[in-house]
Amino acid sequence: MRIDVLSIFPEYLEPLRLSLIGKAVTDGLLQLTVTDPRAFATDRHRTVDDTPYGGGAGMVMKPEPWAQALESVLGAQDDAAASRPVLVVPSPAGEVFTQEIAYELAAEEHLVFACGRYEGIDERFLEWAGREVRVRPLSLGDYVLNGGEVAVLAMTEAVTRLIPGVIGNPESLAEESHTGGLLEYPVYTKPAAWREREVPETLLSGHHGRIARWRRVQQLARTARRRPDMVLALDPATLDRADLAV
Ligand code: 6GU
Repeated sequence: MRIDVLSIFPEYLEPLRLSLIGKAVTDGLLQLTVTDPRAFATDRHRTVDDTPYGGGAGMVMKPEPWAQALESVLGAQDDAAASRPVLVVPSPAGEVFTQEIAYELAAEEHLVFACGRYEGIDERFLEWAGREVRVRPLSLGDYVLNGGEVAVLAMTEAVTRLIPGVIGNPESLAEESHTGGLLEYPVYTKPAAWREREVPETLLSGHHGRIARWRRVQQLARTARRRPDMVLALDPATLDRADLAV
């Protein structure tokens, strides 16, 4: 997979060089670039933003430096047969990014992230970009960040860990929260007693059937408590009779 990030604060994306994502780059599973649209600004002050037409607070990113930055990463489009890249536009006004969307993006060959700052990027840039790429405005959730960079760190981590070979043990992907529609069960390790607290005895029983049942009950109870919206969205066909008793 190839990921290009467009940002006027490229230092913000340094953490992408660390840890598992950094290793995916070193291992050749991921090609990653960060491009600063300011490099394509032509005036003496390298201006990338301006005041909004119609008035209002804040600044809007000018379309031209962003268009040139995008063109620079699209370059000579490798091959006509390849599917068009996806341009992810992090924005609190986007569709909410979910594990399902992470899986969709992980199946792509080429992602470009355009991190607007301030009030966003001139809408004409997005309309124009739609001719070359599939534009996908995505939000991390219902709160406001100063810009898309932190969202790109989160989305890139969620997506790249799904690329085959990036995670050592693919089984860890199967069990985690948000894949089966329920949150994960609580986990414990040694010692069996710690500061007057015991590990639930079922987990010490060695009885695989009982352990699986206990974990399932914990998942249902925890999800009902923390995320009632997820319980309502469950497919009833995935629930067995023992589940319904919880
Ligand atoms: Cl993707 N961007 C910004 N600026 N704020 C956000 C967000 C994204 N997701 C939630 N809040």
